[in-house]
Amino acid sequence: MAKNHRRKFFTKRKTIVGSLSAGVLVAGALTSTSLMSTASAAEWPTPSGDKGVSQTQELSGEVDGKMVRYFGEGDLGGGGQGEGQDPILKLADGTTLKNVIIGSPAADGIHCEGSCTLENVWWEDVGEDAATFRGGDNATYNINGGGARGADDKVLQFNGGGTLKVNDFAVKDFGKLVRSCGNCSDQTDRHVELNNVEVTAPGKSLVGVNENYGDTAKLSRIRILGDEDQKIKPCVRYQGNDSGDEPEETGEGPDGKTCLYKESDISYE
Ligand code: ADA
Ligand code: CA
Ligand code: CA
Repeated sequence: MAKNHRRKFFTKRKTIVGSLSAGVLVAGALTSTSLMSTASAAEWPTPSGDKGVSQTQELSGEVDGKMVRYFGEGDLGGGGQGEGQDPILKLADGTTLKNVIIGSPAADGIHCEGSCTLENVWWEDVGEDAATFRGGDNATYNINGGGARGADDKVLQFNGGGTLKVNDFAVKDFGKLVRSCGNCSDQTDRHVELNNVEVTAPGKSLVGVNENYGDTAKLSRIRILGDEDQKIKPCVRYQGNDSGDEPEETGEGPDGKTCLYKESDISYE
């Protein structure tokens, strides 16, 4: 990579005042962040400015964050792993959000209340989780480009229904990249598709799905870096419940029903 993010001392930091500027997305600007097709790790972006958020910002429509880094402060600045934290950004059904960096502390990250598209969104140090998907059974959530690192446990928490499609994403130092909620009070079938994901160890698993609720996980073009002993599990199946109990693991690996991929969809570098 030609660019060197270690030059951060030479980067001008401006403080952006006010809320995210809503702008109409220009056709052609929706190029996903491309990941290198070689062993090089994804390039993490340099923020254009910093903005503390003490109250969840509610977004709708098409929003361009212009690479400002948002982080929690005040009520959103606890930095712990407690459940029930509010998100930094809350996206109404149909929102497209692009070009945002979530810094630290990151609270409960981003919530999508319905279908949403997250384009070129980066989490520098995941809080309780990075994003939560809360729409209905017909919702589609698209993550195009971007990345997340430093997740104690989950990165993408799938609590609603529908299909979560993750394309051209990078994840590094994490527990589970995607988890279909194992014990939410409203359970349904959830569908996850990972395509062209660059995974850097350490990490526990890429997708956790509830086989008893008819979940599916499709994996393609998964590149795993730095996992010599191949410890990261691509797909883990669970017996989910709606009683709040800790779900039991029931299996892992491709089974042609719930975990849909071939060994050749995963490569180690
Ligand atoms: C856990 C918890 C869920 C929900 C989720 C989240 O999986 O069991 O009920 O709180 O975390 O959204 O962070
Ligand atoms: Ca959680
Ligand atoms: Ca959470």
